[in-house]
Amino acid sequence: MFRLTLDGKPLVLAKRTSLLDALQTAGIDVPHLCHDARLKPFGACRLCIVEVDGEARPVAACATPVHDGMRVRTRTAELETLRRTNLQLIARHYPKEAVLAEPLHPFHRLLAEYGVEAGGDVHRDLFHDDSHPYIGTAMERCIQCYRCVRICEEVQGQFVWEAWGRGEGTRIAPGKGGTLLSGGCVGCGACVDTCPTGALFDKRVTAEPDNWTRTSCVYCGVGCQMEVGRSAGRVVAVRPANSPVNRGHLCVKGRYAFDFNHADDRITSPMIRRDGGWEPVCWDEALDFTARRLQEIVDRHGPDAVGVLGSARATNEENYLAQKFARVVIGTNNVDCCARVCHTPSAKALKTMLGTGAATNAFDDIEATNAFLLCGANPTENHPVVGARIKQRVLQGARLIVVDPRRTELAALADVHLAVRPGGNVPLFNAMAATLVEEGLVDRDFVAARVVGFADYVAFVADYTPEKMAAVCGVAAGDIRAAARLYAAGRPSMCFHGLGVTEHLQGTEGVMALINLALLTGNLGKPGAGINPLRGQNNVQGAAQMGCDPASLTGAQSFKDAGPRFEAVWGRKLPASHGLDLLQMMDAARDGELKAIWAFGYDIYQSLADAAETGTALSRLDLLIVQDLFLNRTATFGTVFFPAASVFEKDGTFMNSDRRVQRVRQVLPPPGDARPDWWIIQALAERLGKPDGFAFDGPEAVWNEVRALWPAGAGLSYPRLDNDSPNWPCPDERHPGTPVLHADHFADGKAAELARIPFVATPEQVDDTYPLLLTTGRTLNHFNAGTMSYRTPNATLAPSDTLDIAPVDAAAYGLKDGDIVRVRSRYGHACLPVHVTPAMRPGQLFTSFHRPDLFVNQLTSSVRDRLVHAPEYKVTAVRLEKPDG
Ligand SMILES: Nc1nc2c(c(=O)[nH]1)N[C@H]1C(S)=C(S)[C@@H](COP(=O)(O)OP(=O)(O)OC[C@H]3O[C@@H](n4cnc5c(=O)[nH]c(N)nc54)[C@H](O)[C@@H]3O)O[C@H]1N2
Ligand SMILES: Nc1nc2c(c(=O)[nH]1)N[C@H]1C(S)=C(S)[C@@H](COP(=O)(O)OP(=O)(O)OC[C@H]3O[C@@H](n4cnc5c(=O)[nH]c(N)nc54)[C@H](O)[C@@H]3O)O[C@H]1N2
Ligand code: SF4
Ligand code: SF4
Ligand SMILES: [Mo]
Repeated sequence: MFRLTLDGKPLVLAKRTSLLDALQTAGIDVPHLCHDARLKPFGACRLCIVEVDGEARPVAACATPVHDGMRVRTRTAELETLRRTNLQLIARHYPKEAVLAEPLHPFHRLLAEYGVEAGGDVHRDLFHDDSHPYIGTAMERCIQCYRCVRICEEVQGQFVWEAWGRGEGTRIAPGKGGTLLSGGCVGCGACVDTCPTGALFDKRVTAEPDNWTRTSCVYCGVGCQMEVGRSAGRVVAVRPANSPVNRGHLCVKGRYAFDFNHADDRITSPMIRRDGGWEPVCWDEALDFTARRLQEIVDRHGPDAVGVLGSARATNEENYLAQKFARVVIGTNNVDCCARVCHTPSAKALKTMLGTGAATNAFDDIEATNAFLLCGANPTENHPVVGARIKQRVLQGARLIVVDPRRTELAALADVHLAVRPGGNVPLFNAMAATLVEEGLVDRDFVAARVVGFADYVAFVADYTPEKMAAVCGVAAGDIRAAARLYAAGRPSMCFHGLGVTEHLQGTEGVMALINLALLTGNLGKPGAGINPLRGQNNVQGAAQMGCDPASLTGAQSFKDAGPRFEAVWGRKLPASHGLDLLQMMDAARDGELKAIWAFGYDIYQSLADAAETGTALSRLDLLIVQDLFLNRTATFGTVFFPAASVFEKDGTFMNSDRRVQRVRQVLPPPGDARPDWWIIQALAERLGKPDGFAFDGPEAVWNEVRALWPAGAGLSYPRLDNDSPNWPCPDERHPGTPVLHADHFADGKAAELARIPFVATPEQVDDTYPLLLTTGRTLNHFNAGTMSYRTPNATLAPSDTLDIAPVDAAAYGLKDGDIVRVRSRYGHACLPVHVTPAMRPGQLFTSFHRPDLFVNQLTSSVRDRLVHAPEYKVTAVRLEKPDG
């Protein structure tokens, strides 16, 4: 207990905090300039000085911890004089014009409050950078609080800003380059956000927002919370909000890439394809037309001739309605979503081995772990806020093992980087397991208590020694052993994995091989440990969890266990036939068995592998309903187009990577005739004569039905989600949530069984005709199908996908940066600009797939995961040709 007296008022604190925090808790306002709750105390501006009994001189409240019995005064005449003097020193170098121009700026108000005039000796020999699309500089307003330097270091981990010179001559400027970008800036905006004066500012924010709405990021599965500023009917600014996930931080996409919402080519009217072209129609006509065509197909070919694809970009409520529509209105289990192509392998592996198909631990465990095992994931680009947290933890001393064919940013920082050959995960993970067994690094107590099949596994894995596997996976035996030792020594060690593990012939099995490592070392069921897929889009975890999966119902519940409850609530028998997954739908469409697809918020043509095959399948459909913000590539084959409201234009919830359900709140009305996906689904259900069960008056009512059917989510009511985001399972409203799964038993109550995973090589191998191995993935500034990020100034930050190639290969082919080269695979070809980089190993190539016109998926193969059919985006044999050859 800390009993304090602050300006005569008592305050009792249970935990030790800084004195500044205590004053804020007590509602006592003390001026400060260098303080930011996201940063370590700095104590430099000397404005938060206070008098403490027993201290000879005033102390900086931000840098002073409270102690029991502390008596503090904050506003004595002496303190105010000192503050004024300090402000005068600061203001001497501060431009008066700025104060006159923006009198309401908090710093300028502070000057006015103390009667301090700015100006006198304003420095002009300062850093200036006009080249960044989002961040502007006005360094004459720099008061040397070092907040930009500190936040770039302590939160983002980019170390862009440096203090040059000393004393009066100190200047803040990038340390490593002449501009922000050449100095390594990744555009997170944290320095702008913390800057107290406007020396750094958001260039594109010209109007002060008249309203701020808290909501969830529209891009990735980290699930950052943000406040969106609106002015004159447009989104004009975004600032980070505090949440357990992002702790007041964002990345360049969440913070800045919102202009897509108001793009000129946003589709705002329903359309029907007539005579080869798109004709705008009213909703009545679009819905009647679609309902009639769907009904004809069901009548003629049966309900299983229709498939529904939910959207990892839409809300839980919308995905719940989509799968309910498929099962109740159409009467088919042909329902899936794009979780199929990324982490369905993870969900399958985790569910099979541990009982719950989701990340075992929460992001908060990043700060609690001693070692990271990062496999086939590139979080500093793809989950940047989590990437930054991992990077900080590593800078503080946690060990880092990276398994990735490329030298990613985190690989460059790793204790051990295992540059596995694409497709070599299973032999590599098995070899790590063999090392654990052979070198006595197994957690015997954990295995005895919670694992079965150990003896069989030991016999199996003996064939996979690092020495035998080195040539198979392309990693030196010594490095494999070093990685296994580091992982075993961490305790807790935390594994994160990405698509470099899942998007393979053995994707699911690759994740199972990883789970073996966690079981052998006891890295499950405790904080700072676990097996954690870094989920993709804002709501990919939710889309599948809501039941957009042919084989399971809402909450990943089985037909066998939960079917009767669903039938009771839905008032209808569940369809009896096996549903088709997305890839099976493509095969069935190609073979003429599937006649209609409704794809919302999913650009299947651009994003599925082997685009030629996808095109053939889509062209054979009788009805393709596309529901999106834009005419995406899939719309090439579309019959009807439904214009959807964006995430900024509707209410609902998303489910992030660490099992939190978070609110999405409407910032603006949708433009024109665009409507939320939930509205469109309900409207079509009504046209098909099934209004019962599709007459919800809004997302909250839909969510309450989800909670009634999904016991592990029952405690997550909208009122609770207003100020809390517990990790599910959260079975009732008082339950605190479950950050760590499997704490004392696995979900199905049994011990977990080690999986014996033999290595099966992909048929996609290099040969004399296709001698290079292409792997595909993502880059920081763009997002998946590019529909959104390419409609923002991120397109100037990264104008194109590039073909990344190792210097020796570039030399051998006579290629240099910017040359256009034709890449040809056994499936198709695409032209890409070359980027020569030592991050690539000889013989291997990498590209992202974001730019629609470059259409990289013309190259990728038809190989799929053996168990759940995710495409093998990560391995394609190719050759390089002259673009006109
Ligand atoms: N900026 C940005 N962020 C995104 C997205 C985006 O498009 N842009 N998309 C979101 C989505 S949908 C998803 S699913 C996530 C995906 O996020 P990640 O899983 O990080 O995605 P990728 O970049 O596709 O692949 C990760 C890494 O796998 C490596 N890799 C390739 N082959 C192998 C292999 O055989 N073994 C191993 N161990 N590694 C291999 C690649 O070199 C790459 O660095 O990102 C989400 N976040
Ligand atoms: N070569 C290669 N290809 C890949 C991958 C790879 O690693 N390599 N990764 C794969 C992976 S993991 C994924 S997840 C897929 C992603 O592929 P997609 O899911 O197709 O891509 P996204 O860009 O996430 O978004 C899909 C669409 O949703 C729309 N949208 C956004 N918000 C809303 C909304 O609220 N409602 C509606 N109706 N529409 C909305 C967008 O405009 C966009 O057209 O790509 C896959 N393709
Ligand atoms: S925007 Fe982010 S990365 Fe760039 S300088 Fe500021 S804090 Fe550093
Ligand atoms: S890390 Fe992901 S959720 Fe967070 S701001 Fe960036 S894109 Fe949005
Ligand atoms: Mo994804």
